[in-house]
Amino acid sequence: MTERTNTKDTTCPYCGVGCGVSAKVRDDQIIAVSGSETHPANLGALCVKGSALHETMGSHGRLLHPSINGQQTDWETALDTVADRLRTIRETHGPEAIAFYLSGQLLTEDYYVANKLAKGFIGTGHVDTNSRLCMSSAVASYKRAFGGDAVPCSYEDLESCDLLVLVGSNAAWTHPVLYRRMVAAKNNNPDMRVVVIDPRRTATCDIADVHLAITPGSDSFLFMGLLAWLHQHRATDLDYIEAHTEGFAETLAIAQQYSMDEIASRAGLEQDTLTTFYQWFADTEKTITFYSQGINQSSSGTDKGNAIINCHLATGRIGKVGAGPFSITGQPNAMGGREVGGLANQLAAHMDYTPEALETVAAFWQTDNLCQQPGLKAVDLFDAVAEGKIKAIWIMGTNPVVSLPNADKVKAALQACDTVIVSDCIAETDTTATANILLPATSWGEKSGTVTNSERRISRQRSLTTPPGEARHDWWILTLVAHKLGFTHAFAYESPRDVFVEHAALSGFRNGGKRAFDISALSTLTQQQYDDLKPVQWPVNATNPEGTKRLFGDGRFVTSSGRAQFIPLQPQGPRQEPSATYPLILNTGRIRDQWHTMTRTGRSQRLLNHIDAPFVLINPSTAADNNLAEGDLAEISTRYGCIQVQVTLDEGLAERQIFVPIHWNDQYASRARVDSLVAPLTDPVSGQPEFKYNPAAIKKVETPQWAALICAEPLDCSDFIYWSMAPVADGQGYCYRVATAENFDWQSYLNRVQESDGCAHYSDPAMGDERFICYRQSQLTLGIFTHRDQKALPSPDWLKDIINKPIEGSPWLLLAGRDMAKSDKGRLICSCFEVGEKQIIQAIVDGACSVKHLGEQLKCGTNCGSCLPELNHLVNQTLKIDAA
Ligand SMILES: Nc1nc2c(c(=O)[nH]1)N[C@H]1C(S)=C(S)[C@@H](COP(=O)(O)OP(=O)(O)OC[C@H]3O[C@@H](n4cnc5c(=O)[nH]c(N)nc54)[C@H](O)[C@@H]3O)O[C@H]1N2
Ligand SMILES: Nc1nc2c(c(=O)[nH]1)N[C@H]1C(S)=C(S)[C@@H](COP(=O)(O)OP(=O)(O)OC[C@H]3O[C@@H](n4cnc5c(=O)[nH]c(N)nc54)[C@H](O)[C@@H]3O)O[C@H]1N2
Ligand code: SF4
Ligand SMILES: [Mo]
Repeated sequence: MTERTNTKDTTCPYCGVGCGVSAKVRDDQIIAVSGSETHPANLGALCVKGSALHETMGSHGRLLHPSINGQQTDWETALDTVADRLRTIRETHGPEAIAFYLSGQLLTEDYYVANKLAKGFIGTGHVDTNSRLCMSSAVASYKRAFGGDAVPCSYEDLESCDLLVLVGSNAAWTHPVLYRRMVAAKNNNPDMRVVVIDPRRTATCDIADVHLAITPGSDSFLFMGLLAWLHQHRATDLDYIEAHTEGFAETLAIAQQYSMDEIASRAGLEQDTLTTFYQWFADTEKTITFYSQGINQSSSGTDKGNAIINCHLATGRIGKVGAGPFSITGQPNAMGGREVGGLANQLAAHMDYTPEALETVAAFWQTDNLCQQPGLKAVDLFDAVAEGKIKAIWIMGTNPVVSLPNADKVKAALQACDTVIVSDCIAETDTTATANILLPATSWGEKSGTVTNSERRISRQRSLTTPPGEARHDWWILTLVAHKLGFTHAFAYESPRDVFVEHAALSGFRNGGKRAFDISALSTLTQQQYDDLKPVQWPVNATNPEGTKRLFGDGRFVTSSGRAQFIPLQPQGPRQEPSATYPLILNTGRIRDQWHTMTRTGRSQRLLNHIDAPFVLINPSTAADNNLAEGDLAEISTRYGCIQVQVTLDEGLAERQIFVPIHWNDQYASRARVDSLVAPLTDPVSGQPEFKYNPAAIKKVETPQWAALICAEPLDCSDFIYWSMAPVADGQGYCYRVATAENFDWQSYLNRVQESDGCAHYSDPAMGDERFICYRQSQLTLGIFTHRDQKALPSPDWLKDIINKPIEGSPWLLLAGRDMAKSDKGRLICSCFEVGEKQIIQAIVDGACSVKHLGEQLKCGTNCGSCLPELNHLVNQTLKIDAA
């Protein structure tokens, strides 16, 4: 290590596991990352996304300067313009004509300042966040049951439980480091059982003793059935119920209305399977129910959360070692946003809009402008933009044109709105394209502040490198706008620490044990103490100065009666039914190596090599019914819109169910924004959309010709039927897969898009096989390879390899596809060691009969372990085929 290298601890900006990261910095660049050994969330481990963090840095593609209506400007002008517009709109139309749409990717300090400015001083309640799409049902159900939005469990409980029920969670791909901890716990404890409840067979099922492939949307039937069954089999804890809860009798009465037959049929399960699960739950004191978007993203997600919590209350399994209802958060700081009050129905610091809270917050902030009632939730908020009621919206750290339901309407609403302010780190996103005022924000590695993970643990993200261009911190941008609006006294912040200590003080202000969120012990941190802050779980107050592992273990809750509430809910199915026109059920979610709208993970070539194009997963028999084969281009439509993606056959899906990932958007593919298909139907309590269940139709799109293109600059794709793009590392090029009409005139396309020194051409019209290699100063500028059969196209690996090398000798060697087959490893399975599917299958065929052997031979799976479920699957599949 040279003197110029230093190592700093920070926190991963991706999922809610909140892993500690040790980053090695040299010459103002992050050159390597590893898991920090001392962070309690990950103890040295990182998943594949975390381990590729340093590959997503670099200034290419970053938003570097402020701009107004497409014209670059300086910060002074940009901030004056923002302040002027907000002031004028507030004076002319009232504060409620202004909205903020925030994000669980912001740091707590950014979030706090945005919330305070909007609700406290501009005086608008229309402040919502992408956490509405993510955690709002979980929040609402915790609040209904416990009186506060407080996750009772710790990660350690996942290791000390004897029954782990994973509901609507694909943790192997979405919370990979926690999943590795679950796997290790299961290996260490032969008595531990794992049940996975998911309509799909996912990578997470790799550790399942039982997989309940339930009918989509039927979870509350399953858990209400469980409640009745537990009571019938004397497995409820009547003393606990009596001493610490309310509402059991009414809740049980509803649950008892359903027979086991009816529950089994609603859930689409065999009675035997159902009873096995119920019996295990009854028998196992140390049970954790770990749930995620398969529960939350539903038109009755709040009830589903409470159906789960009801079963834990009935058995007294809350806040105990190895027991509790554990909602896992998605985003790095979804929890921090919940703490500051980023959701439109919250005010601040776990206070809602009660008269007492309004008075408390107004007194603390010393403001007369505090808005007096909750604002609109995300879906309604964007409807109000569409209707022109909201005249200015400031979007920060989220990409709603991709991630909100009915996304085409969201796009049109923003295009029609005159004052769309977007703060982002990336220049070109589907949302920045609609902005009138663009503000360049600093990104992970540059910014400094805190985030809170799924187990209530607050960790520091630290600044490691200098921001590129004129990028500025979000809290700084907000603070300056507050000053320009005349609120200087209330926004006298000079650093994130100043913001944090105020936030900590508010959490303790007039609290007296009424609110679970209390970090008042951190309100006196000096700059040095804040910089050195070790990860700590809230509450952190006078009673628990070192933080708190579990909540509610003493049976006392933060409801007005101090008792937990059973919720007597009536189980509901999804809001829409399949029909003759839309006979399939569209499910949506995540893949292993991409994060949300790809603005960061899409920059790492290694991460895109796992899956490089948008797709639909479909059961082979449903595919055959629709005349679809592997790789075909399919159009998927709903009442709201349509997309086109390629078919991947997957027996893990039941018939008539399809799954499309959420990540691809207009920057990476022609028409793959899946939220343009999703209905804007929401949960009546939480406002969270039903992302996981939409009736849809699928049909084949004819693709007479396919082509693979590699080029140094982005291409004009307007003439193609379909395209998807995967960037080459460090912005060095772009790799496209496209479909075109029959006899597409590539020569005139080339004439239009390329200026080059020369172009070599080969053509075999019978096969639709045409190839062009264009170059400038011995450097490839554009390569085109077409074929009728897309399987005959060169692999992305090979293409990405040739863009960076000078054309040695003659371009004819490239035209002939020299070494094309040799470098095709197939789809990348192990992203850490870049081991492909074809290499792995070959090794298994050659005798590597276990994941351990594969690791010894190819190293795959021996670093972060994110690919272990897929390796296991490949071993099982290949050996099965071999044996047959
Ligand atoms: N790689 C990666 N990891 C991520 C993210 C990412 O973008 N990429 N995002 C992070 C964020 S913000 C979030 S919110 C989390 C989400 O983490 P998860 O919730 O684990 O991820 P999803 O893929 O959205 O959905 C989980 C599962 O719900 C299932 N499901 C669908 N319908 C139902 C149903 O009716 N009942 C049940 N029981 N299950 C159902 C789906 O089939 C899917 O497998 O992931 C976080 N981690
Ligand atoms: N169909 C369907 N839709 C879904 C879901 C689903 O499962 N199915 N899941 C939903 C869920 S759970 C979530 S969380 C959302 C996620 O959806 P989004 O929040 O829209 O996705 P991201 O890509 O995380 O958007 C973050 C944006 O903020 C920028 N950014 C990153 N860091 C910073 C920063 O520090 N400051 C600023 N100013 N900008 C920053 C990034 O460049 C990016 O443009 O999608 C939701 N939509
Ligand atoms: S599990 Fe992976 S993505 Fe999530 S915080 Fe840890 S390293 Fe980051
Ligand atoms: Mo999320």
